[in-house]
Amino acid sequence: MTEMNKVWWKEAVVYQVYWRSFYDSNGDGYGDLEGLIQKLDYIQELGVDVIWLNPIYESPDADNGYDISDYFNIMPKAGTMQTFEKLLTSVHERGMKLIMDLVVNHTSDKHPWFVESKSSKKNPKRDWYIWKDGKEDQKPNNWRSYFEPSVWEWDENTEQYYFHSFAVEQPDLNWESPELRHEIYRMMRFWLDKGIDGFRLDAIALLAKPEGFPNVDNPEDISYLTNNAGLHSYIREMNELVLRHYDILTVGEAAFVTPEEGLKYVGEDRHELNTLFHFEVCDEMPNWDMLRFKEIQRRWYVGLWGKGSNSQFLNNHDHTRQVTRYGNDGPYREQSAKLLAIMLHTLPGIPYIYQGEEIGMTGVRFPSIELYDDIAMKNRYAEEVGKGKDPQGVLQSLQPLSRDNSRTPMQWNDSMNGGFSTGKPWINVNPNYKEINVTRDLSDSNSIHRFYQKLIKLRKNNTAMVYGQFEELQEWAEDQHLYVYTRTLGDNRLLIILNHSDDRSFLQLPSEYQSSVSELLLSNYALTDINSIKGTIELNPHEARIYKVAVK
Ligand code: ISL
Repeated sequence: MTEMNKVWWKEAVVYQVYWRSFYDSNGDGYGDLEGLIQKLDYIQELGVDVIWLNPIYESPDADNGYDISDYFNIMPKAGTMQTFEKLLTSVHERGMKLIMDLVVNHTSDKHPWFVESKSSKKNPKRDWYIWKDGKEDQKPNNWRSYFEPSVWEWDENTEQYYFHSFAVEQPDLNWESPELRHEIYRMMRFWLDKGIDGFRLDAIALLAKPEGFPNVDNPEDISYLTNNAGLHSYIREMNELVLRHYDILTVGEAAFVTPEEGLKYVGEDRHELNTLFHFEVCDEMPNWDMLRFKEIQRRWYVGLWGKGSNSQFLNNHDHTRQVTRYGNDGPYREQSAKLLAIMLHTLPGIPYIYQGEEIGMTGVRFPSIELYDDIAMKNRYAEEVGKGKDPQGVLQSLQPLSRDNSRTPMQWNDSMNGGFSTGKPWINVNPNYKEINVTRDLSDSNSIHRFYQKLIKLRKNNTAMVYGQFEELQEWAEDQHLYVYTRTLGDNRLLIILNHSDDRSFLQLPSEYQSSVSELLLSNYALTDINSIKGTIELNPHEARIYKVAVK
């Protein structure tokens, strides 16, 4: 595989800020942009390069900002345009970059465009959204949405249905309308001309709908909403008219893609996006499965390496905390969090850190549905209980993967509300904030946070972690717990050894490695001896190591 051309965003580490849960500067119970400004030193000292900011645009907040009612203004609970411009300047002054969330598959039903579109079949903006005939009890087809039993919502006034891939409050935009597309491009340029450094493109795989809107055999498998004909002509047009004119990072949230499909988005010869989030792990692997994870990594490496860029993440604002879901958040929480960090930062792709991951924040279990906020969870709860299922049983089934697991407030210290807010937080703080918080981690040189700092610094000094070819040691390719691989760039080779297990593991490396270690670069146990690689190696539970080895 050829070495890919070097560019700044490929070498970046990205930190995702779900601002409403990050830091509340005015005591209203919501995090805000002023609060983020006050914490920029903290983010900078972690060593990251790019901040990904979840939506801050005007929104009724039905889906926490992913239902936009004005693309050109900031929602008051986040702050003002002046605060945003101060934030952008402060980020750039610290040598970091800022990418924004671009939500253009849909708007809020309160967006003036939709209010106009909905007002009459003859309204000039009628075709900016997707309207279909049907009868009040006869929907145009049998598709279900991400958050509702149907993608169709009846409008009494104009006696048609409108289409929504997510909640009723999120009508899909009709990307077949050139007028709509050009208004979206104008909005994108408005933000790029302010100096932002790129976009995370929300639900980008959904822009094109299946031709003719035919019924499907299995409505529950909503992959039919994604990757339809015409999608890439829209993204290529967006690139041609907007993206290619700026030195930016674009990352597409591409649900239901395989490496082959993913390459259509990020192939360097495709002139569409720079990189993507696929969901073969977070949407399709409910619990940790090392063999499945290895197989997914292999396919994506073969599919993209040398042709397009991948991303590495195991949690975000939609997916529960990685140390809980894919690691051990009990007795081995610290070691496990560090192992997952080494894995994500040494596998091929741009690593994303979700706020709080760097101190090993965990998932949560609120005792009642009323304490949850996530529209996806609350709608699904209502749907299942509405079928007569036991409410407590439904709640317990939804808790592990509820998006709220990752949305509890950032835990800054052991004071009230974890130091997040002096008011009543919009969502409860995880009760473990007294034990898990930034202040505690900053005071401990062996903390998860300090480990992330070392790991990110290591990446800056070892371009093999970015551009190095990936190769598994075949002796452990089928091992359920041990993950052993190298990253090689020229004569710079790293050997990574992971023991993803609550038990000790033993291995004996091939002699060529035993005699070629030159340095133990990082370990999540107090290990210093480079000869620790000779003979039979005993690995502690969730032990992870990075060695520098000579290339023979
Ligand atoms: O959370 C998911 C399922 O586990 C993801 O598939 C996600 O719902 C989907 O990929 C789209 O997510 C994005 O668009 C949604 C918004 O609710 C999510 O927060 C956002 O990440 C609608 O805008």
